[in-house]
Amino acid sequence: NKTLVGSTIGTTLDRFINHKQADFPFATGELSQLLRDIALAGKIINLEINKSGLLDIAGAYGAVNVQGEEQQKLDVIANVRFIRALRNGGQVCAIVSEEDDEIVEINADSNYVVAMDPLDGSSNIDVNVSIGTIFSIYRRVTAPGEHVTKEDVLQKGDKQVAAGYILYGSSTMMVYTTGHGVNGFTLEPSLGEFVLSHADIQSPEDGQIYSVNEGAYYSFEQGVQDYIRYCKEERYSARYIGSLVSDFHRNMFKGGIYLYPRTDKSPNGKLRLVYECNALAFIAEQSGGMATDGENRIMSLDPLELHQRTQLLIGSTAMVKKAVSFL
Ligand code: AHM
Ligand code: MG
Repeated sequence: NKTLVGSTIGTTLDRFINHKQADFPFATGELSQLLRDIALAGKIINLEINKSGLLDIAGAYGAVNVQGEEQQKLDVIANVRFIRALRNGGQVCAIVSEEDDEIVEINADSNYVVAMDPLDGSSNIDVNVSIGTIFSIYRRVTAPGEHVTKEDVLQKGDKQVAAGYILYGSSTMMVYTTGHGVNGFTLEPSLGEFVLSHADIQSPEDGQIYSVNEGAYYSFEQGVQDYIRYCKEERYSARYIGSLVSDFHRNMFKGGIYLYPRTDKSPNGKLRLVYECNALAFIAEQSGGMATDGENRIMSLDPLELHQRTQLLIGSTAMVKKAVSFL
């Protein structure tokens, strides 16, 4: 049985993608190739992260990297590596990145747009705490060869053809969806291969974990404060790493809610719709959870700007609904 062969635990990501591709005999294979390119970029970034604790030591010896440049910060390195991998891979016409103010145009003739946060969780990067890469893939609206426009990159989350994240944690994982469920792959470090470790991920309908930066409690609106008090009354567990990918990933498996509400400092919320929230919203919905800005589904929002911010409430459906009822 073909389905079983390609989707068995332990199957490599490449084989899994090839197998899925076989379900679409008329597809060109470009999206499959793009997913492989993203996985490759993830492996390269994983290497950089693994040696990051040594950077200062290398610096103490006056070491510079192979290009002869001074060592740069990891999020900048990740951005450069990602753009390079997607340029060489050839499937992407434009990239929207947290690290670049403007659209980065790469292969004019290609059909896909990628929105990404190459390394999210910046406050955790230098202190050996889990961080993540987030990506969304869209089909371009303009014809290949034309200039990429805002119309190509400012599409609703509902238009994503695939999305996912790479989590650099106690092990490194790639989790993605193409709209047919969610699958998780763990990097086998000695082989350098992602292998299927979490097939068809289903998130619990309800949970008992809430994840929010409670230090900002007094700048949350009343409804949010009331919901947080409710979580305490219910004796829920508070868990907050401060890395969106890690907090989301834990809650998806254990059942929980992640909130980043509006604050005095961030009146529209902190997180970015185009390259942080939409991808995780797609994963959440595909695994049985939900994601909202408090009023509307995240994926139904019309982005107006590349770096637009939004409130985010995401996770187990019953918990998100409960939170919204307090707003
Ligand atoms: P970043 O893109 O600058 O890394 O910010 C995003 C991060 C999320 O990963 C995390 O959930 C959140 O910011 C934490 O923010 P705060 O420190 O305000 O709680
Ligand atoms: Mg970020």
